Amino acid sequence: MIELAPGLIYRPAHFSRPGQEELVATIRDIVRAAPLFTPRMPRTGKEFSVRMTNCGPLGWVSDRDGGYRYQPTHPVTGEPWPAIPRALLDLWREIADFEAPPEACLVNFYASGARMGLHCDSDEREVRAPVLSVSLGAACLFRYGGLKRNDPTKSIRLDSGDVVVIGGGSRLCYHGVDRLYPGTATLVANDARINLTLRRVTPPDQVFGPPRETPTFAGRNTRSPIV
Ligand code: MD3
Ligand code: FE
Repeated sequence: MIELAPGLIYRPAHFSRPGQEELVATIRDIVRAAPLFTPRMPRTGKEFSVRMTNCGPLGWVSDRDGGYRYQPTHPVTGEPWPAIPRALLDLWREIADFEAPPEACLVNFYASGARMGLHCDSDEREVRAPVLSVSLGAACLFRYGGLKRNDPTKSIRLDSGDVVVIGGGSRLCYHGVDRLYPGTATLVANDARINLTLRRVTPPDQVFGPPRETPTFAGRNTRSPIV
């Protein structure tokens, strides 16, 4: 385990090959119940190159009109999300150091060539809880910086089975996936990469409700009609 920055803990090869295979099998079941969807950027409607689904009581979604948000149902099927697999709940209990379980597990599916631009994860009301990341399949070049978009960045390679805990002073840091390394996926077909992130959305003493009034997307509060 390596502390890359305050609160940013890197656990290379946390999952063994059999552990990774078990996770992929459970993700296949989740995708059967909750098919991958293509999120769109708020306002512009531009498609993400990453496809997504979720498991847990809440899931992260994004579309042109509703913006980034958590909701209890799949945006296409309208069904509740499937449950978070036991292995991931166990992981959270072992390493998250937070008193309540995760509410959302976002499943990111990167086909060859997909990437994720620099962003920070701040749609969760409970930012005292860390985000836990599990990488499966193709390796990627991951970039992370500071609390401001223009802060200097560092890059690391994330491999299949690696876990990253993003907490403490790093919880709201900018980060993104610059590219996948072709030919590195032996766990899944077609050079794909899967990333799982476990998230606590709601403070343990609250109930889930509409997002707090500090929007993470500039312009999110400018949708009210001009009278
Ligand atoms: C944050 N996913 O879904 S997660 C996301 O690999 C997302 O799919 C990425 O960002 C993915 O919101 C990365 C893990 C991660 C790793 C290192 C970080 C997040 C980090 C370092 C600093 C800040
Ligand atoms: Fe993120």
